[in-house]
Amino acid sequence: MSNEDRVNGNSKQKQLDQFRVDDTDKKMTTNQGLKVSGDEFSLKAGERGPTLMEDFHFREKMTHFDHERIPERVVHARGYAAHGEFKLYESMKQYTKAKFLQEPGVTTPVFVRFSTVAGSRGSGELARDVRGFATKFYTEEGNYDLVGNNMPVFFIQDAIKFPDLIHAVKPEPHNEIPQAATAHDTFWDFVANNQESAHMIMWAMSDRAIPRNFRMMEGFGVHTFRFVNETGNAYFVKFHWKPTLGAHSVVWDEAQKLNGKNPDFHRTDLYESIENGDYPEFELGVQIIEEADEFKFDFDILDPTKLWPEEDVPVKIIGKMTLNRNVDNVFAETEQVAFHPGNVVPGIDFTNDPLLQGRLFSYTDTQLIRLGGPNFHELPINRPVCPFHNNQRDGYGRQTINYGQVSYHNNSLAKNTPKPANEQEGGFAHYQEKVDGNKVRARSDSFKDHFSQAVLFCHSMSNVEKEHIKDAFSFELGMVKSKSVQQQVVDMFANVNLELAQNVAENIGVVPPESGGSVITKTSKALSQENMTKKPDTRKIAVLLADGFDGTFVQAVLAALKENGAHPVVVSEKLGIVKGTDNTEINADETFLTGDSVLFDAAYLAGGINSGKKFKHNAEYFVREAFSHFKPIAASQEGKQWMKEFGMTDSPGIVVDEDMRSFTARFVAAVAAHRHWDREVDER
Ligand code: HDE
Repeated sequence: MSNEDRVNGNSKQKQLDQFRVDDTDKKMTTNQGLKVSGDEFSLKAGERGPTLMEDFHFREKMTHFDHERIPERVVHARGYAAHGEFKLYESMKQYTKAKFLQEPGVTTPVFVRFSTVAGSRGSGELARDVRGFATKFYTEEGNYDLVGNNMPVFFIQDAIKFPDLIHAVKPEPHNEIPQAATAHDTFWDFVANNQESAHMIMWAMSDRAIPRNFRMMEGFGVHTFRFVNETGNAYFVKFHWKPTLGAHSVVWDEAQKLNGKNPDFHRTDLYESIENGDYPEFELGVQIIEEADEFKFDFDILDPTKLWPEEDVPVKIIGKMTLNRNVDNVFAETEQVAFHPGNVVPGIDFTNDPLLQGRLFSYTDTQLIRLGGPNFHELPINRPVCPFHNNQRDGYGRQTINYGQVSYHNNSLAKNTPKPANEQEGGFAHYQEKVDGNKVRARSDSFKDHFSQAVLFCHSMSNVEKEHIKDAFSFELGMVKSKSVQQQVVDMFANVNLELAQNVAENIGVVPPESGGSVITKTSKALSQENMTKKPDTRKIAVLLADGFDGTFVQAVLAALKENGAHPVVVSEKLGIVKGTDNTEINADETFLTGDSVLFDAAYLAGGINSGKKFKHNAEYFVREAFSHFKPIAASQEGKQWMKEFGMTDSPGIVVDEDMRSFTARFVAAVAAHRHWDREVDER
């Protein structure tokens, strides 16, 4: 689909087109439209004299520059976004009257921003952190924002604790260290003293906190929302995004190196995938609970530190989102987009989840400072695709020119318009839930079990995932300086898994707890990434080539990889042509300097009869690192000999067959498997 087709079929893109500006081949002007005659020298009193106040072009250019920055988001500052569409598979009429969920096949324009939470705008993207997954649906009934994360639960149960959580996780105030990291005293002190965080911490210490890319992670609305149908019946609902490529992660050593080799690794991946036509896809799923079943669970369904196990409440897949267009300008779109969980449409409503209730205040409030006033809804990226009318007026940066003398309600001069719409006319009517209670500052008793689902999560992990959790705790707490905090955390997690707590305690030199653990044995398959879809598609394969490679063989391997949707990238000593036998010439895309092993999903070591010592040395470093990160490695010709020398031929995920057919088939299967955990490596 060309850009033009996409724009024509997409109401949001049509709207944005009115604001897109192409400056190419144009004369330079001031912001007043005056053509500028010189842009390199300020106006001076004599060639060597002082600059004149009169130089309006200089003043305008410099003033604009001086005001270019706006405050970064207080959380989720580092993010990247793309446009796309959501297409409904199945009508949700039975549960909700939301128009965009009625007719199968109907598409709705979307804008999605992915983010890390703790780091500032320029921080590395491979931090151990939660990822934001915020979607704006531009529906014909107004904007609906599903502002979620890549983990289904949260650290706290009540919004009033959010400033405390964020103060604890951000760099410590006395020295502003560390950036984009939870591995420090204040964060873990918060955890130990706010034990409702236990379940979320298990997620944050798991592989989910270091995703391979934004395209291979799940998304969750986290809170329990409400669906309301045409007849006024309501259902509790949780939202899920399921990536069609499955959810996959990198390993911690790789994540740390990636932050140096390419701190933009995740945005580069998203940008390039969309440019290459590998459009990221996520299916939308809903879990639904009948109102009558509200109290049938062994947890409170309004508690945001609890998930609904998918085996108990199945996820119904109802549509697919495809991200198919990069932004044209990151500031105008990605930075200025303003999400708000309170942006809902008729048919979608809130529950009394105390975390959600507080969010309903915070998001508009934060935009007022971040985007400088109350008219941020008029910024092109934030405008709904349907008209909007009310009596709100004025304020910084107002763009709408509202006609007439009337800007109040009720009125007679404008026939009492704009007029509220009744429900039949599409007016939003808050769900009339009956509430009755005393005003109290309290936590419901039903929110007081902090450990059962942390145990469920822990039990549901594969052995490797459990090891990674143990290592993550040991790293994070190893960075904590306070022995007391370390001890408190270890004692706290004895409630989740005694062995885990004891191992970590030993690793960090505190007293291993003697008792703890849980009698809960329940597991949920859906929680382990090991059980997810695995495909070779869009995987980036480094092909290590030197002059004299086997032309026919290598060409066939490259063709097979491409046929299976993978992307081979040739890495050699120099950029330019690498010459093989049979007159084969292949262009090297990267050198060993620019194409480090951590940037790839797999390696194919071909070498060539003319490989020099240096090539062999670089290739060895490359494959050893890929090996230690459990990546698939294939080798042929010289490469195969070297793999023998390196002692790496007899491990899972290593492919060195002679026969071409089985070689490529095995390699593609090894790539699809993502990582080969049953390999004996000294994992750092
Ligand atoms: Fe947010 N959150 N949050 N949050 N959040 C913001 O809004 C807040 C929470 C999430 O790409 C801020 O526009 C409070 C849960 C995402 O622009 C701010 C509480 C979930 C994004 C804010 C939470 C999220 C934000 C900062 C506890 C997952 C990035 C900038 C009650 C369901 C959106 C902004 C984007 C951003 C407040 C908890 C997701 C300050 C008070 C739970 C994805 O308003």
